[in-house]
Amino acid sequence: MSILDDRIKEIREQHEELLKQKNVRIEAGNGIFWRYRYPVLTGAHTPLEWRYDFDPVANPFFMERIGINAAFNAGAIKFNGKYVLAVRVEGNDRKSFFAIAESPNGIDNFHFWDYPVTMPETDDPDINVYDMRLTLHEDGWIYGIFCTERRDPGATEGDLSSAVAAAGVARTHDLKTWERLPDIISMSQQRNVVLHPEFVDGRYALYTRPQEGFIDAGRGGGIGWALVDDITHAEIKSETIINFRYYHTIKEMKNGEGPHPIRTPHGWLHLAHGVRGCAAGLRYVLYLYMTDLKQPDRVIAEPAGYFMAPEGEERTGDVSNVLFSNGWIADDDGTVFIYYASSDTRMHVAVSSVTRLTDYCLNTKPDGLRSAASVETIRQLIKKNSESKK
Ligand code: BGC
Ligand code: BMA
Repeated sequence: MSILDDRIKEIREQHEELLKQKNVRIEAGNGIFWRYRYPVLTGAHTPLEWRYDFDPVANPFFMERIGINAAFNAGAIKFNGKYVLAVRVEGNDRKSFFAIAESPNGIDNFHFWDYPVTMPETDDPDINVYDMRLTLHEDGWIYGIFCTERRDPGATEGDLSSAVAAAGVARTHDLKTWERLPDIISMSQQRNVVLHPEFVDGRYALYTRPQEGFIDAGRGGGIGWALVDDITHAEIKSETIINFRYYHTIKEMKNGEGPHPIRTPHGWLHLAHGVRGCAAGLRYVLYLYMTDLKQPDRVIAEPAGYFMAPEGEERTGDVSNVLFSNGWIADDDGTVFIYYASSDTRMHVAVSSVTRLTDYCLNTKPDGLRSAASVETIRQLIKKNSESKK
């Protein structure tokens, strides 16, 4: 065997070992959810055929020809009995694209399909696409709504950062062939747009996130709700904010819907992200809230503070101090697989159940918005515990 063959063999073995690594639940947790020790996907999980040219003449050193920087912010769906993620894969060139990965059990053994998704462009080509939410809608299609970003046409010549974010829409039956529909027309910038799985009054319902600027919510912001008649030419004509931002909370700067909500006997269960600014930059955490079953735009519960925040290695990455989630899967037995990314770098899973998550939402006190109110909540619990000991 040549030195080249040895190198190929070594790299293949390492890759296979990474892909088949068993995941381990971290005990004992907080009883609300369980984290797992290993990320479920990273850039290193992408197939070697995406990165190496295996032709010994063209690539005599068996060097990586295409670098993959990260795998994060995945949409999720149960598909043909498999746990399937539509991953935001980012190359060393900073371009994101989507790629499907599947696992037989939801916690490990994720494998990317052979090719990344070829997402058709519109007449105005996307410069970057990311954060796709998957929704199997009652109309029978699987929709992917994602952020499409383009340079701000109004930016000055020297300004190469200003961008415009809009919601791109595509649909599929097999997650392989995607039909691109027109981007959603909106008065403001939109990221984090999510399609509700059911018709509401016969119309398609969207969770939106109107923003005045690309980064700043301005007077906009909050999670909005909009009904549209035709998803093939979707236009947000009016939107009402259903989940607000508040001063000195985990979401004072921005918030956005995660994946589409899960229907439970007690209401729709929502996963969202909240952002605050600090000296270290933006801090992204995850929170839960619930809305009424018949009126998905009416909030009925929202526990104080965050549900999950970055811990340990999750804290560092390309954009540190970030947890972001746009995918979860609720199994028929009530198990919930929460797919979350840390620091724009890697994907993880946390596992809970519909009953635990609704218990958490319905029995955790809302944010009192003042230190004194938080102390009062703690005092009440101590008092209750001391009385029950008597
Ligand atoms: C990045 C996103 C980020 C957004 C706002 C985009 O250019 O690709 O990851 O959320 O900027 O900071
Ligand atoms: C955003 C999101 C994510 C990202 C986060 C942190 O606004 O849309 O793509 O994870 O910023 O960079």
